[in-house]
Amino acid sequence: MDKLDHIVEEAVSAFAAVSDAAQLEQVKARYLGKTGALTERLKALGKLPAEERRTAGAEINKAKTAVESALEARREALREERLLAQLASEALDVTLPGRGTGQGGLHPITLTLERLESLFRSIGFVVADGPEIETDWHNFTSMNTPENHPARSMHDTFYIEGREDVLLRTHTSPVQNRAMVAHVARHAETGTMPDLRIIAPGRVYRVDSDATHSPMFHQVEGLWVGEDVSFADLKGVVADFLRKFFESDDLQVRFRPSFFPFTEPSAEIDVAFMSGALEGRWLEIAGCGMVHPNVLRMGGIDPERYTGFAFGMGLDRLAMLRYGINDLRLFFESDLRFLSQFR
Ligand code: 2U9
Repeated sequence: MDKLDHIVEEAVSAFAAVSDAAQLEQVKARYLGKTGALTERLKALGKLPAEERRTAGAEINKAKTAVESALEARREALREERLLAQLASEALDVTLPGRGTGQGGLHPITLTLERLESLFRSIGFVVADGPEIETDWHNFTSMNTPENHPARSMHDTFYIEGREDVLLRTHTSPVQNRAMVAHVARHAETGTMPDLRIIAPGRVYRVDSDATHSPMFHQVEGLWVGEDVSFADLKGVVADFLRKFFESDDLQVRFRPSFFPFTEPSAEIDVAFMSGALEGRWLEIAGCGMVHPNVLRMGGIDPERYTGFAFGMGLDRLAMLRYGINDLRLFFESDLRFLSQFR
């Protein structure tokens, strides 16, 4: 029965040579399948003389059992290999350092706004806001802007399509009108009105786009209305704010006569730094004035009893001066090389 031993040996090494379960089942057929070597032997038993049949049958079955257990052992080994390979391929190296979440930061205009809000809050101002899509009444009429004023034209102002009375606000003044009306209503019963002190920061829109103008920019307006509010108060509040904002006690501030429909008298505000790259140069930074009597009236306030001052400035310009930025467009390009400098 050397031949049977040989078949077993051959089967064992054939099983060892396969590398996956499907191949193994194919190789198995060569020995144990319908026409496999051992199956053929069992079938041939009938042709043997009766006296040889018993021993030959036992030998073949022994060989068959040996092949079957070799097969099962190889099946188990392949399952194990497969599992190990899968574990290896899905392995997580828990000791690897994390990717990190990358720390974000605030935009320089936001930082500038927060600084400005905190300075004005410290002297009793309240931050007010309102819609960016406005009626032309709130944006222009309530601000004493004549019907034929060039700012009202489509060349300067974005109108909502198909509407001539709805627009993107060109300044935050409409917030001021809404705040006056609300303030008056809040104190209507008392017969007297406490001072109204607000700043109105936010996005504003104008048809304008180049290196120093963006169709959307940021503005802050301030308003103080009360019984004895004077131009002297305006000068004090604005000059103090600018010196605090730029952290410069020797900052020069000057008021130059000007004109706006919503203030009378009106002035432009210039500053000059006493050190640094811009030393000694006058820079226009804001506009201001005493609130026009018509504007107070349209806010429901009696101009015979109350006066007020107002000012307006570009937040983007304040941020550029504070941080030494020379191109307005950098604020709106989302370039992380620029933005990450303000973290
Ligand atoms: C009320 C009454 C008056 C706000 C004012 C200016 C002058 C001004 C510009 C500065 C640079 C706009 O961003 S900018 O282009 N603003 O010059 N703004 S007085 O006057 C008001 C506001 C509200 C009730």
